[in-house]
Amino acid sequence: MAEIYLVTDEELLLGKDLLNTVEAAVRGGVGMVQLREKESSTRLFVERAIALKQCLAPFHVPLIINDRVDVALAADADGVHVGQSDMPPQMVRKLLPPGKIVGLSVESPQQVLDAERLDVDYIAASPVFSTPTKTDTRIEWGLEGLRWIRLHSHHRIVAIGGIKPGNAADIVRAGASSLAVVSGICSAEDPFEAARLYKRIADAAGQER
Ligand code: TZP
Ligand code: MG
Repeated sequence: MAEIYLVTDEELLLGKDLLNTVEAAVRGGVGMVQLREKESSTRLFVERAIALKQCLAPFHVPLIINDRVDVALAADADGVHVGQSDMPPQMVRKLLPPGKIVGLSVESPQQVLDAERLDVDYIAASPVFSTPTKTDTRIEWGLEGLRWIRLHSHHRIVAIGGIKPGNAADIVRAGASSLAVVSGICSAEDPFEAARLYKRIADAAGQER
């Protein structure tokens, strides 16, 4: 079963409330949430993380914190996602209590191969398609790239970047276990319906595999 992984972006909420949006998306079928704060103060980041953790607990949906181990520890979040220029994932693993989730972005074939010896719970193919949501990216994996990762990595693959209902099925068929979506859900008028649509498409494509 392919999973929908919501990554938050305060600006892309277009004025909607963060907690309401996340809760609607979870009710629609989102199975994992990452709190990604690029602008906010540490104080606000921690407050949001704690509030989100409370919001997600009844649904048993894990909360991942982007970049910040300290914020994850403070909020007793379920894991941390790091990129290639953040704290190395093996250090994140050491600092977090046992059983927490560690995710790592991969932006080149060499990084995929290097990740083979790392104790991470997933690698994120970043970006699968280029996207205005994040422009400081190195490559575009595309479906060919995803298939290459599937062949060369034993890790779960999260695909992120430019994922829309129209390409979601192909991304699952190419080997993604999880579809990470920012604007497609955060900016949707109805995040519940948007999440439901992604989930339905991902599940149907996952069953074909
Ligand atoms: N990392 C790689 S692409 C991306 C991140 C955080 C943004 C994806 O956003 P969208 O709106 O789903 O294309
Ligand atoms: Mg980062």
